[in-house]
Amino acid sequence: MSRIQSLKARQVFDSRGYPTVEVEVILNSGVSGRAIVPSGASTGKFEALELRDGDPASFSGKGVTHAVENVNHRIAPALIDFDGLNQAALDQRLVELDGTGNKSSLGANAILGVSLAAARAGAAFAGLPLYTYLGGVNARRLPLPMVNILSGGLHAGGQIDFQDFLMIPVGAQSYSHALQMTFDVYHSTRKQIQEKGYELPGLADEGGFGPKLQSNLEALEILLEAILMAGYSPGKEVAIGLDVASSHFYAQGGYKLAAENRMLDSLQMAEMLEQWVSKYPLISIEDGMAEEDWEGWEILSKKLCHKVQLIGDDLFTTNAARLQQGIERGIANAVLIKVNQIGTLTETFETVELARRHGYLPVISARSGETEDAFIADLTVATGAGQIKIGSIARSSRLAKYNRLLRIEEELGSAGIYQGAGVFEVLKGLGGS
Ligand code: 2PG
Ligand code: MG
Repeated sequence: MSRIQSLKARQVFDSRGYPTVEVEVILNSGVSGRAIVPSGASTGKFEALELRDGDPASFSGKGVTHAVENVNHRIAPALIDFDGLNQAALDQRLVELDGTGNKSSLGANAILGVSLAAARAGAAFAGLPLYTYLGGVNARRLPLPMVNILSGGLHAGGQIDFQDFLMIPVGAQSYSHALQMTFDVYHSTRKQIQEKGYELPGLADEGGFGPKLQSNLEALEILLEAILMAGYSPGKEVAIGLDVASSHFYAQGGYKLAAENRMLDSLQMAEMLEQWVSKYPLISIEDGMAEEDWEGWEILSKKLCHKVQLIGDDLFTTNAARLQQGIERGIANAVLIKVNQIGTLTETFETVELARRHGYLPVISARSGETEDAFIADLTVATGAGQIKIGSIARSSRLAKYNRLLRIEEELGSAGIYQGAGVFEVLKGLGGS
């Protein structure tokens, strides 16, 4: 009854207006599950391959009809009659069917769509909420959100180099309280920007503000002022996080800050971030160094690992083998988890597990190209990751996840656990410790 009866993919659209893959899995019992695959802009070099048609005459090459066909004609025949509840075996079958190291034969977008849709069908078959189906009866931890407020880099037309200036509502008493604090800071940031006389272009890819500022530091200062203006104590109630996304302005061994017209080497970059940490309530830095600058990562980690959360995104690409290398070299202390970087749900769980075993914090993350699919909200509760990064509190593709978590919070009621900034306790010297 839980065997796969049919499997179908179609091309739909994401929040940037680009095509993406949707998959529907129907089990013999008649229950079904559906999932839509997200897509990044500041993608890491070592991510699993997102298969695009590449035909300039159609969707500017961004079509995904080949990935859709791969689901319908190559994956479906191999999975009909497969037990939809056996997620690990199903994912393994997908990996074998693809047969490449980076899922370039079928496309990670084809594979992931099937993997996630099968999980949803399994949850429907079991009659359980997705987070319980995936995480078991003890999956009841709600995350501390880190919320994009100001955007730059590839998500906001390159106005400034750094990609995300995020608020972390460390003083929140609950997940819904964290969102209320977010509301206050988000709207006071808008006021700050306008008061300074900057024009507000449309929202950036993740719903944050992307004005053309003089420097990266100015974005940090505006966020700090917005926190104060909203009536919060910086650091105590609302802290700051950065996603530098530095791989995208790293070239010839240096970091090119175009907005400021200067070039930094790895040591200078690390020193600048160290100085910011000492001056600002900055408690989390993602991709402070580029994906291939492992020496730079070592310098940064030595300086800041005991002080702040250092997240590897492009660096690890949710890939257990890359994370293992990082662990061995003592690099970073947290890992960004994006399902489409690796391509199956089971491999995603493996990376989260590996992180846990070595005291690295997992942070579940959306992509800059998203949809109404809220899978990662359930995944966050299922893994008990304790942190989520979805983007800002604007745009329905973001809110699908924030609002799903509000519903989960309500559903769990007093059984829900909100650790908030307590999640940082394992990183000695930070947050609640
Ligand atoms: C990131 C993500 C999400 P993208 O860099 O962390 O913010 O961006 O999906 O473009 O890689
Ligand atoms: Mg990132």
